[in-house]
Amino acid sequence: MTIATLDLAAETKKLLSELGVDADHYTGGTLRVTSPVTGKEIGRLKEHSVADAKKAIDEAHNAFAAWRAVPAPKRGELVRLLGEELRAAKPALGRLVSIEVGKITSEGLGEVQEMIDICDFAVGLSRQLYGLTIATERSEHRMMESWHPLGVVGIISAFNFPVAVWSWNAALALVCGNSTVWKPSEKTPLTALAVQALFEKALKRFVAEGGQAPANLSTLLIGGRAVGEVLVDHPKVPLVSATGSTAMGRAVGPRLSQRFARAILELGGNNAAIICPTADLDLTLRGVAFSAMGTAGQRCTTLRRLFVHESIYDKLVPRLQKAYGSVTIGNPLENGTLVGPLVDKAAFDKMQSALSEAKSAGGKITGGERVENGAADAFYVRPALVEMPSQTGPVEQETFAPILYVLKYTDFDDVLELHNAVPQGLSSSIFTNDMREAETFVSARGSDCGIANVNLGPSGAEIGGAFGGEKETGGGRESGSDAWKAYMRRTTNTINYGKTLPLAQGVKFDV
Ligand code: UN1
Repeated sequence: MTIATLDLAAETKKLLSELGVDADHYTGGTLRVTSPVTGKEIGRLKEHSVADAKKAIDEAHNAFAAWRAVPAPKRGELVRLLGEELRAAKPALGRLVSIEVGKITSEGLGEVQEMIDICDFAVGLSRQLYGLTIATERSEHRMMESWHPLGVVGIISAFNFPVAVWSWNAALALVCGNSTVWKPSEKTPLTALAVQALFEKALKRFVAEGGQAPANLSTLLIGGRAVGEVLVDHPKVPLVSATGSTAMGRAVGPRLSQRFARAILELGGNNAAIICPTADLDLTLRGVAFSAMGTAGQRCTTLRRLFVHESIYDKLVPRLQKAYGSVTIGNPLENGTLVGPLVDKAAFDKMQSALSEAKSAGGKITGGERVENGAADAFYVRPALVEMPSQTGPVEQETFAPILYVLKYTDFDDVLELHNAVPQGLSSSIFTNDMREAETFVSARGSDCGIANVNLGPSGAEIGGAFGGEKETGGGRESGSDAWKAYMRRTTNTINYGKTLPLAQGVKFDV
């Protein structure tokens, strides 16, 4: 079947019903959703108003007040059940992600696997929300720190990981004793509806098993900027986790700090790889291809800058050009496709304007053209490889499309400097078999990013590590390691179990 004749609206309806979503949620509303695969409409959702959003936050705050009293391992049980629902729903939800975002099948499924993984992680964490016992200078005293639930956690997510980013935040927030209110991207509300339905199913099972859970523990808000702004400005939302562009972060960050709320910002990346003289070129080729062309260049972690040592430049770059020329582009739902569509026309236009800027700056472009397949409103492109004379113009910016800028380098210290000389700081990688180069890259004077990899590309992180980056990437950390601490408040407690009152620092105050 050609892309132009695919009926994804019917399949979407079937998948949503299988996932437990009522048809009236996505018919007859004002928010029109299209599939990037065909460019055609697959749903029309009703939108929440500002008043609805405010009410939802008040209700979520009440839910928090009850949920924080439930012991953390019991809260973990709810997340375990959510993980089970996700396991059972993986084929349907993965397929829906592919339809709504245009991801290839294995990446749609991979996104759901990432949700399952973070649920598993959070379940374990629910018994490990450890504080410290701290040595005190006063006799018959004990000092400790405890971690307490924080409140309503606002989640603003982007189209490219429409459901995994919610789960990174929600799974941790829930075991930490918080309630959540989620505003997904306007481009991907259908997968959000499906996830909300799965959450509600898990909650029902939790309650049937005798678990105590309040209503409105996890709320979904469908709407645009105005609804997002309510989350950002509402005094009952002590933490907002926002994923999106640096421009969005610049708007959100100051408003949160104005009211002393916490922010987890996960903004733009301009991720690079340095290919050193000793690199294994077969492995490099595969690592670069996945990181630069995977998800049609629409990951925060997509490889966008490639620094190749002059001694191997003429061996590697022609091989890459060949891979760019032969990669299978087309229907992401078909086996064998590696590159699906861009999300919409605006993404295509931005890609084309970055390429024309690159050309004016002396760039030599392979690929980048639209791949026509009869679907007028779907935007398929051949990924672009652009040999650049220097790191200027569009190379310094994140364009959310498959463009890889290639630069030749001579000296390792110079390339490190160049690597770090962009405003963003999300992910990075080096391909080398030289231990000194590898260790330098991950050392304090190496990559300045939140993620620094050796002999693999910058994209496709596991959930066990903290995810996020520095500089204009926003500084937030989500997912694994101790990212959970951002979702709780820390208290330091000193307890006097003696009969005297020694004061710290030897202060005397005898009344
Ligand atoms: C994103 O693009 O917003 O590391 C997240 C990765 C994925 C997550 C990307 N695990 O590429």
